[in-house]
Amino acid sequence: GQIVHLADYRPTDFVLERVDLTFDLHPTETKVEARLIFHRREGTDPKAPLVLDGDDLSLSGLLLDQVDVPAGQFEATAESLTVRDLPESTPFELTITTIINPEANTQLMGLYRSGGIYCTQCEAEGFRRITYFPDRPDVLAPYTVNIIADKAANPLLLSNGNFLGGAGYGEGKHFAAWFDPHPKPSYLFALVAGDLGVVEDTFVTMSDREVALKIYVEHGKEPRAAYAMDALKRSMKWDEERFGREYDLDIFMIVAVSDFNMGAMENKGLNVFNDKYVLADPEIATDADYANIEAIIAHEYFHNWTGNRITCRDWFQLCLKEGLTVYRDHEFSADQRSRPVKRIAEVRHLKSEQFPEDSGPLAHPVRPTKYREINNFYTTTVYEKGSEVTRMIATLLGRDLFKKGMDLYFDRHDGQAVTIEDFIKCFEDASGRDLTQFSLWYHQAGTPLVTASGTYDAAAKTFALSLEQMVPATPGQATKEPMHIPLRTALFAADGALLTPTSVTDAELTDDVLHLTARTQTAVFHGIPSRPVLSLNRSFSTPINLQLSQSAKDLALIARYETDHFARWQALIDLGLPNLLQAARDARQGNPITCDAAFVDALLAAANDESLEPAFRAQALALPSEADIARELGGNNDPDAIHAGRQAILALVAEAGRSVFAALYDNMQTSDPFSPDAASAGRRALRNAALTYLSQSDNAPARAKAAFDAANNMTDLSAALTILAHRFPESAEAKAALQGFHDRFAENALVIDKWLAIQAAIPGAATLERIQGLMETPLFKRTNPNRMRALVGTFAFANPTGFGRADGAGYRFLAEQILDIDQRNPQLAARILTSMRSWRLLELVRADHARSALMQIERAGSLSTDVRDIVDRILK
Ligand code: BAL
Ligand code: ZN
Repeated sequence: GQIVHLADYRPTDFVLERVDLTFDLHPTETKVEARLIFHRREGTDPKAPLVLDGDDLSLSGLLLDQVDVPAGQFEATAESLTVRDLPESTPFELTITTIINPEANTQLMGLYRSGGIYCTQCEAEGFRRITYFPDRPDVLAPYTVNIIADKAANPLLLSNGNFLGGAGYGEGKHFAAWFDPHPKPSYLFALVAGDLGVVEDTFVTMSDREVALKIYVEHGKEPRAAYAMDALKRSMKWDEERFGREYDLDIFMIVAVSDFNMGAMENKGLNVFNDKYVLADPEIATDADYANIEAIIAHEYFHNWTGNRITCRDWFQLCLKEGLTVYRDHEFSADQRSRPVKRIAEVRHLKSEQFPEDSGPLAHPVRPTKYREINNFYTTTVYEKGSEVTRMIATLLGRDLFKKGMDLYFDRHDGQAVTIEDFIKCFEDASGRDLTQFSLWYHQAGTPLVTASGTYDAAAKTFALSLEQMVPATPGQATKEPMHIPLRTALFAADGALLTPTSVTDAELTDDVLHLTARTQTAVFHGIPSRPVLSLNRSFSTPINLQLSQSAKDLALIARYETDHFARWQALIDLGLPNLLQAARDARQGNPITCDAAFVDALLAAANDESLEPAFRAQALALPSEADIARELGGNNDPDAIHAGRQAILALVAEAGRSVFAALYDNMQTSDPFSPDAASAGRRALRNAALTYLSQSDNAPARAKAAFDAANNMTDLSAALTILAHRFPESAEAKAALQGFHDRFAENALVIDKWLAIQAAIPGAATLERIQGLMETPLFKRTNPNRMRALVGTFAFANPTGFGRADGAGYRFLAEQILDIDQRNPQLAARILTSMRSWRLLELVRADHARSALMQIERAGSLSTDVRDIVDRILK
């Protein structure tokens, strides 16, 4: 693995005009013939050879304009094909033949088999495992694809674009031809062949074109694709209404497969999905699954414009398509569901996944400048922080100018492969605003820390807000420039009324957006009649850590009166967090654990407030996670003490709120039949939050068992099972429930993943042995990424006391697993290994165990570039 630098970017010497691929499919010997028409780019060296990328390939034929290329004119290795003495000015056709083995492809990159289905994954660099090719995103061409396969085993032959035709091919074979007129990079190529069931529908676009919609799933599972189809149609409609984007082919297809490294993939006209994000019905899917399906269906569909029509010039620009498309799917879900509840969920996710990345050894800018393995840059920083940066552009410009900038982007760059600079320029041109300083969000890694304090001057009726920003050092970036930080801000009177200043000096304020641009800055709000209560960073308008000391009374006022419901939730968290931090310290010291009444009162008031949506109230009741507490503690962390402290706070809240929770549990029933809509999901979330608290004060599992027995949907069933397994793991009731769940769903791998994940997250040192046992069950398949993530991934990412047990056995177990997975699927191994990114925050004994485990990986003989890259950076 060489390090690739953004600064070394240059265009190719040859322009690819068109691509014509023929696949003769065979499980172990698939013949791929690629006919590529090139011409030399004007102004480049007329003698330069053509160098194509390969990965694990061997060449079995090479023609230039239909004539064999003599041995001296080319050189082929597994990693590249070089052809010399090519025409100086006329186009030429190269015909490349390779034989590949889909069955042996365990990396799940390129062409592989999943459950008897041929499928492909080409992003980022999988196409070069199919044929030699200029496998980079700035090489765009129209593709024709011919697929030949055994007809009985593969009645279905799919590729990108529109269907041209098909026919028999003799010897039990048949063929199909597809043409995609939209020039695309190779990473968006897809092929699927096999025998699948289909759900069909149509969508009429805004200019009255009818598009055929098809979702392909395993035979018999068609009814479970209905929700995905509904989400697809809503996505298509929304993109027309909100962004003016219309679909551009006659057909849009989604295929669900069981073995997939990512969530899904936006191949032009032929999305391939991890079946986890397609299949749903009330019996097998939780409300969270429904929400994820809706979001991911939308995300991949939205890529058709942000990613496919306009793509990335190089992989450093990955956030150009990912950050923007995540922003688009967030907005879609906010419009389909509850905007504040969606925002709370996004911020929880950002803080629990991206903040640790940004403050640890894997920190990198949203637009990085170098990489060793591009697969390791599909990160929460590129995706989620990239989305936050896009959101900030919308906040800075306002809705209309943001729309104008997006329209300009679509107009100006349709059909191109572009950069972040091109993207930003559109918003500068549309608004007249200089975004130079703002662009630092793309270039400087690290979560900015903003320290704020306010002073009220009663005589002058002014409120002075002093702000200071500091961007921490990150790998390769020791010093940082001050950033442009848009802080949505409001002031409230003691009775909860909004206070509107007559003017603001020493800082720009547009609507409620206060612009912090200097390292230190004091904004003065004039015409403030009484001491105000400050609400800062409303809606989480900027992804920062905020240090602002506020009294419990002020926070309680925000929790009660803020019109921005995100800010209400944040105030409740800010009230609760100091209690959780102190509880962790007290648990470590063996001191008694207490909890402020102001916090408990505010929490129960929110839980009980019928003017608030149930989904919001459920979010309020979900205390910060153990990982959140560890991050806030900041170092020398003992996971057992954090767990014990948090449990004690939960018990205190449960005790104080017993009657509130009992009433909620009775009142938040949902009606039959089951509906996955956001309002019903919110009621279930609140009811299950109440059940969780009630079970804290229960000293026997009877209530959770009754809930398990009564559940008529997967949300309630898995919530009850989680309580039984986590709170009463040794009880006969928990054992029976786990066994019953297993027996009932043994045929359904996606539900078995839930069963595995619930057990992997059982707190405490004993869980490691349980996991080792589960790995031996026939339902666990080491080769399947979903199974591996459910069991090993959940353990490492979401079980601080089990994974982080004091003797280090959890870390050693992970090291063994990583080395084993790496032999088959480097991408998956590297991803799971990132669970170690915060090891330096552990107390010394555990940190030492973690380091040894990492060194065990580092010393291994044959690591993939993927794992090598992560382990080196984590240890540095
Ligand atoms: N492009 C990889 C999958 C996704 O982000 O949609
Ligand atoms: Zn994406």
